[in-house]
Amino acid sequence: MFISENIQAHNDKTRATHAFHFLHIAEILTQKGIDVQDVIEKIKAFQVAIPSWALGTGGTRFGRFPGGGEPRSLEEKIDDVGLLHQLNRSSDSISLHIPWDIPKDPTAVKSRLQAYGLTIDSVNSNTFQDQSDQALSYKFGSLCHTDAAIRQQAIDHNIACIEHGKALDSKVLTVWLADGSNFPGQQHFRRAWQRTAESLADIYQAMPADWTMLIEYKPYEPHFYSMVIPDWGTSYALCQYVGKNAQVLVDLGHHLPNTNIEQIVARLMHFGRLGGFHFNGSMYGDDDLTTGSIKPYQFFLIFNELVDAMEDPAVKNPPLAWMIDASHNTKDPLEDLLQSVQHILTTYAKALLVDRAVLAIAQQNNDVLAAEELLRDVFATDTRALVAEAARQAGGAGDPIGVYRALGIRKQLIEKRGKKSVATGL
Ligand SMILES: [Mn+2]
Repeated sequence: MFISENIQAHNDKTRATHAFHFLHIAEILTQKGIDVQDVIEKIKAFQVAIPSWALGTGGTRFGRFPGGGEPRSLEEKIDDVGLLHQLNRSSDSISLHIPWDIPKDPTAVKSRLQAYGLTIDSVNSNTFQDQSDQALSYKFGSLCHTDAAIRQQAIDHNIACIEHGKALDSKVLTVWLADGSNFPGQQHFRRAWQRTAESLADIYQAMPADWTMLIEYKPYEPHFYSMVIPDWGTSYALCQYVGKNAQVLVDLGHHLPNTNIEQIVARLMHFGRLGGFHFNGSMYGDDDLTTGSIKPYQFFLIFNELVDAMEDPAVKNPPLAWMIDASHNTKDPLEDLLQSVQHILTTYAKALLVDRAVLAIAQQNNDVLAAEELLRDVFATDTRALVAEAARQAGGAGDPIGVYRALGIRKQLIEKRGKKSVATGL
């Protein structure tokens, strides 16, 4: 679906209101000595990958309530991300899940991506469930398993993911392991770590030199006594074990309540080991809620640390792979993705407004109140018009969800794909 004419028509209709809001914030920032167009260029350049599994309605172990019109194939998933990118100009890549998204005809997939100006972000392996054609079971683990044959099967699957990724010009393999234990005594912690490290090293050896391996951590679920990779320290140790192209992946939802995530990202960037970031929101755990919906101030503080490190030439951290990783039950998935990207961009924009020289002086002088108030003042700044201006300048919609609704896109998708279509993999 190509909708750029409709987007321009909608932008024209709302031009005066947008100009009023934008000129207001631009004037305030200019008075503070901020180069507004420079901020807008940075917002335009910020791109967040869309995972293929967020395009359908997520479920819980109790049920799933799809709204219809879900993408039935990899091709239709690309169509959906193409639609999002036309609307916000900030979703220029798609993250694949193997085996849910195995490309049958890579050449055709690549030309479809090209038509929308999209690329493939990362390929994500899946050893957290058994596939119907699989010889051995992952019930008691994959890369950490006590049985060498099962570890080898999981290693081979990850290498197959790399091959699928190569065919589509991806350069990132993301590994999230569901391995762990449910009861004390079930698993030998040190041996399980060592087997995992050796399995990851085998996969790393099969990876091209210009690829990155992202190692994600999670404190609990699906296992509830121990996870083999529960925290950033374990991920970091595994990265050091396998090689320099292995990086830690931080997923916002993969922390216990009240964890200081902003300090974790600062630490990892200081070590040059933060490779990727997954956006979502949570109240209790890995709730898969919309980014920024529950703790917007913490989200800003995290972005503040990310931007601080990205703008510091002394920090030798590679560019980050940004991705939304959320899939829930109650919203139209495409509307939720548009909303997530808007939250991400408005918060990123706030972090760009922090006067780091003034903050550094307050920190140096131990002026606690001045440092805190500087951050609170920026957090209270309404950056929505900056993000709308960036999208408009890039050819997208100033109000992506408004356009999506005005065009009745979900209704069109239901008419085309049916009320009961289910996204592959869900
Ligand atoms: Mn994740």
